[in-house]
Amino acid sequence: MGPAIASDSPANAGGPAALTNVRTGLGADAIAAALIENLHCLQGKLPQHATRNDWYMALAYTVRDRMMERYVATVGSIAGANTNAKAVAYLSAEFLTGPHLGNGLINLGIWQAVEEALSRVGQDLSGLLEQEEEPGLGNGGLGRLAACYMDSLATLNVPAIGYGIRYEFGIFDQAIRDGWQVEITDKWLRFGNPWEIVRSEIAFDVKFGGRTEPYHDEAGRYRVRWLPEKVVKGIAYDTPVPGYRVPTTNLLRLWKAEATEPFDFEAFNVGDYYRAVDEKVISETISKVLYPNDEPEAGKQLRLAQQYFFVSCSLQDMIRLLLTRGKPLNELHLYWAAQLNDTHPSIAVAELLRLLVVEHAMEWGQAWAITQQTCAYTNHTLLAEALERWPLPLLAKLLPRHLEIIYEINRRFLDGLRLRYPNDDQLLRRVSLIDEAGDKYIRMAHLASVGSHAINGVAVLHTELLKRTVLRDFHRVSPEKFLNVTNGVTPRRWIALSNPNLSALITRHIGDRWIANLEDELKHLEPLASDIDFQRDWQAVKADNKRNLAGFIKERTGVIVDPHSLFDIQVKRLHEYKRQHLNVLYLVTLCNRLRHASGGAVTPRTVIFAGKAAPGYRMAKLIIKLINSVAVVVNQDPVVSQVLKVVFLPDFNVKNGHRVYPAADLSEQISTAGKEASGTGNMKFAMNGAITIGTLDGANIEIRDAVGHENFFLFGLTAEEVERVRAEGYRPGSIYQSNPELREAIDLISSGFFSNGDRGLFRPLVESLLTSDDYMLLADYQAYVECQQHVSDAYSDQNAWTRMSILNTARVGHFSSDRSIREYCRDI
Ligand code: NBG
Repeated sequence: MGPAIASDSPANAGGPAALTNVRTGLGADAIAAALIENLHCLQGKLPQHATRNDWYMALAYTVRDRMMERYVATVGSIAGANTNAKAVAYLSAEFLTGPHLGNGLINLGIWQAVEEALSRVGQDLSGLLEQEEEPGLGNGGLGRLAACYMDSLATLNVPAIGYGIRYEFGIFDQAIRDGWQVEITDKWLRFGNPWEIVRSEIAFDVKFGGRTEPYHDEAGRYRVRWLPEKVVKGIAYDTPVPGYRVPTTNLLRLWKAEATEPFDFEAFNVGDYYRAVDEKVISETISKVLYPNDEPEAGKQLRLAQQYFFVSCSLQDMIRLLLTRGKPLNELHLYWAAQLNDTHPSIAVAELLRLLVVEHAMEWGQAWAITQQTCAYTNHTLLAEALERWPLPLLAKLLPRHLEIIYEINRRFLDGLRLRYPNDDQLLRRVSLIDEAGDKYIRMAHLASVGSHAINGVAVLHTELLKRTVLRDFHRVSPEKFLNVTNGVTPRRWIALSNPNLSALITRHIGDRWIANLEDELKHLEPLASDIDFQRDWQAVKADNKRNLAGFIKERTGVIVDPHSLFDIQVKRLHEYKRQHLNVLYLVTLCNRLRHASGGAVTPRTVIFAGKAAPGYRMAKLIIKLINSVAVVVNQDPVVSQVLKVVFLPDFNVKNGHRVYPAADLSEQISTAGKEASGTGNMKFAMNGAITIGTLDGANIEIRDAVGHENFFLFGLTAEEVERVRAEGYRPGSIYQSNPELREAIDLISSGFFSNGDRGLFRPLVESLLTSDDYMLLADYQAYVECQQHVSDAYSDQNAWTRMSILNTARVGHFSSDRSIREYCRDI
């Protein structure tokens, strides 16, 4: 069943002709005719011979056709003369869009018409939605945020292009074998991609390597030319991004790398056919595969090449579009806002300068002012290991001209500071774009900060910590650049599409305006929070979603779980700072209590984990193995499994997220305070009525303030306390010694109880906890266990729990990505 949205009416339905036109008609008749026609003309099939994928393709094209009119109009407003709107270029190495079909139906308002049309041809929508292979062009939060922002930009009628890379292989698919993560290549393009339009004519050359050479131009001016070793071509692939029931349909423009000359004819002529083809293969490698994050940057020349590749194509395209509009180059910043999604696109600062100064002969000072006014930088992490720096020799080899430009930016920047802060060499050394302590590196966050007019963090605490820690000196020298924009997620995908039952219930009571105006509308649910009938309906929706997830869990893992139990869920990338293993320590504790029958009455729980670990992150992979090992023992234990089940759901992605968030009772947001920049899963859970157990970290703090402290389970050290404890000398070993339950849990893991007697398997994990415990699990253990007890107690009063659940949904309208985008547009 589809999202039951009261007025399922298209934004601009057009006249009667438009309703029946096979390409544009929004009624069931036109759509049914289009399906048959597309099946025939595009798939070459008759209905009786069509596979499910044929039907999916026919439907996808049918839906895409219906986006084209608005898409063409929006592109016209970005490229056309006589338009003055400023457009957003969202530069991001990742876009985790999730499947397009369902979202398109919601945003176009044709869900019911499509269901009706499909039933006439004997097909069913849910099967076709299932058929779509999602583009996994992102790792997690950062890439998904980019996709939510694209949805909101379109919905708010802000013309925008999302610029990125069309990776042939996205994030790997995760399988679990014998409890371990196994990575499988993501072949998302194998059955074709009906959503994209290849723009062979929109192609740019991107240079790599070689050397630079000074010369004097005709006017006698000193100049430098770049003699590259190699040139690669970027081809644009466009995917329409329809706003929700509005005239705007933006686009995601992803670049695919190709050889400039498909064959090296010289090599071919001397008979070396294979060498001729080599060139093509090497060029295409650039957009081959998405790098998983959380791995050491070392030696990732290809990653830097990817970043430069997509940034250069995008900036060249922006300049092209500006000139097509008939605007002069010195007005670039009036027509384009380039948002840098983390440091991955930060080479844009040097590249834009190069394009303006070198390719378009603009004077440096003016080019620099335009660059700064065009670019803005969003930081997404404080973790030292995630702050990008490129070895200087690598940059010199791959981008020799950019290195010179970075030197010049740095020289001017430091000269300016020297005047303002004479005798503060330490300051200059700290803010320099070049890290010269030991091996030399280019600090990309510094490049982005210097080259942007705005720098933002993604939650209040994160922005404060940015100002106090990693970008402290930048805040000192340019405080006016800093601001906070707390993340948000799109209610179209994360409520309307993924939780149709809840959507229908909400709409029945407060109308459907919440979908486009979450902040103002959702709060009208508040008065219903204590209404017994409404609570009953709310519980019925949750129960239904839990049954649905239970079925999915059974299908994917074979584990049978009880939908009446408390669904306690932690889904996110596997990382030590996110502390999935703190959750496991609690489970082992619970398990011990049950084995000793010392717990009294217990609330039955199903604890669900999902998330991918970086292929090279050994500790994260060991944590997956631990979760699975504990799951096997718990689920087989005749006593324990009566009240506890543990599940690791493989291959967490957007599609699986659709099933998971709506089914949660409890949302685990338990990172070490100060480590999670924002989190966005926390918002998706709360919107769907899950109650959070969490630390004062990232956006949890703001969520707690919004939903009310009494409707949030808080535990653990604050970011300040974490710092203080560390400074005073943290000794996890003594916590272990002094807490019997904790000791028993850790000892049980060490004893081989969960590993068929193998005492060595989890030793690296246990040792790291007992010796350094960088993420302070042991410091928060007792508080967490006690807090979980409060959760269990609270859950046993279903009416009180339901009230909390309703209030969570009612009060998190602030975390709509529409609100975030409004703030970006207003403040940046
Ligand atoms: C992630 C943070 C999350 C945050 C997302 C989106 C990176 C580098 N950062 O806390 O870890 O929610 O970005 O802002 O992926």
